[in-house]
Amino acid sequence: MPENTPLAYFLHSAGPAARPVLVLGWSLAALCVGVCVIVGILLMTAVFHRRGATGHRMTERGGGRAVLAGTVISTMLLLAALIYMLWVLAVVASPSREPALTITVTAYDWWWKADYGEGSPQRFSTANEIHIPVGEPVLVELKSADVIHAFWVPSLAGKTQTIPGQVNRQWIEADKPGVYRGQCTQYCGAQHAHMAFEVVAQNPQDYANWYDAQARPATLPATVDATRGQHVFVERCAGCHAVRGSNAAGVQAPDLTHLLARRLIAAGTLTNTPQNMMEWIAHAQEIKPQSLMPDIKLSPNDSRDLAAYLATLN
Ligand code: HEC
Ligand SMILES: [Cu+2]
Repeated sequence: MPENTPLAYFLHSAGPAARPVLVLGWSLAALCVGVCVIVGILLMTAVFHRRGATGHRMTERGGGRAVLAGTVISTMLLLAALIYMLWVLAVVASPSREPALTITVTAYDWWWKADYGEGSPQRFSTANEIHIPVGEPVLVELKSADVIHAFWVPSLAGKTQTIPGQVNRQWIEADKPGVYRGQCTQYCGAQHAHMAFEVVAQNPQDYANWYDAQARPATLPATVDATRGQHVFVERCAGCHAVRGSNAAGVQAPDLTHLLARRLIAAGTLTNTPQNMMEWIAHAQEIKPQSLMPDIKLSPNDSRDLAAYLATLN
């Protein structure tokens, strides 16, 4: 099964922070199934044994011994499971070496902002698509802009809540290049289910190229349509959205500087095609009801110009 299908993505582990948790999960499932089967067999034995017997009751002593054996075995199994769980918690608590890279991820109703290079001139912000280099532990600092959300990339690590006013930390590491789906796992309102993201693990060179491209400001619009579209954008969109290198500097919505570089838009809701983009702008409230982006009515001309401008945000 391909790793990225919805059915498979939580059944695979792709990094050292996730693997011990996956093995733990399967082990506990196997233990529970085993206990159920054994109890079932004992129960059946008891039921049929009674039927065959001619009115004898189990002796007091035999009953006591069975209770004792059951108690001792259950206690030992539960204790072993507890020790194993605590051991796994300790193993995944911190990476084998200090993470060289820190990404700040802020959860919003209902999307994710990822900030890179904080405190450096190379800093930039992107949304719903988090790139990391393979084979490197990456520290993720988790914040929330509004309510409690939870950051979860099942193939890479366990879940961690994002709590307003607090910074939570989590580390992720991918063994090989790939796209690993993530999802908010703390109910946070109407569009909680449409609050997905992707972690894209790349070879160090590809990652460096991506980083350099993201750190650049947007290219200036070169055609008449695109230039007019930029005016439309500044007037209608810049209150919420930013495009670095332009006058648009809104902070409460995804940074759109390199919008075209993303595979999906609206937190995993739509694939990023020019058609879906215009559909989203006109009907955000139909596609993602109650999302914090309103439906935006544009004249056909403005719409065409805006599309030409958005097509330059590569
Ligand atoms: C009132 C604030 C607001 C205005 C005005 C606004 N947006 Fe948005 N926009 C948002 C929010 C919030 C989101 C994130 C929605 C979500 O995914 O839940 C968003 C998402 C988007 C996305 C998807 C980005 C991504 O990477 O997922 C695009 C594209 C977009 N807006 C384009 C526009 C354009 C173009 C305009 C102007 C015509 C505009 N928006 C006006 C708030 C706004
Ligand atoms: Cu959420």
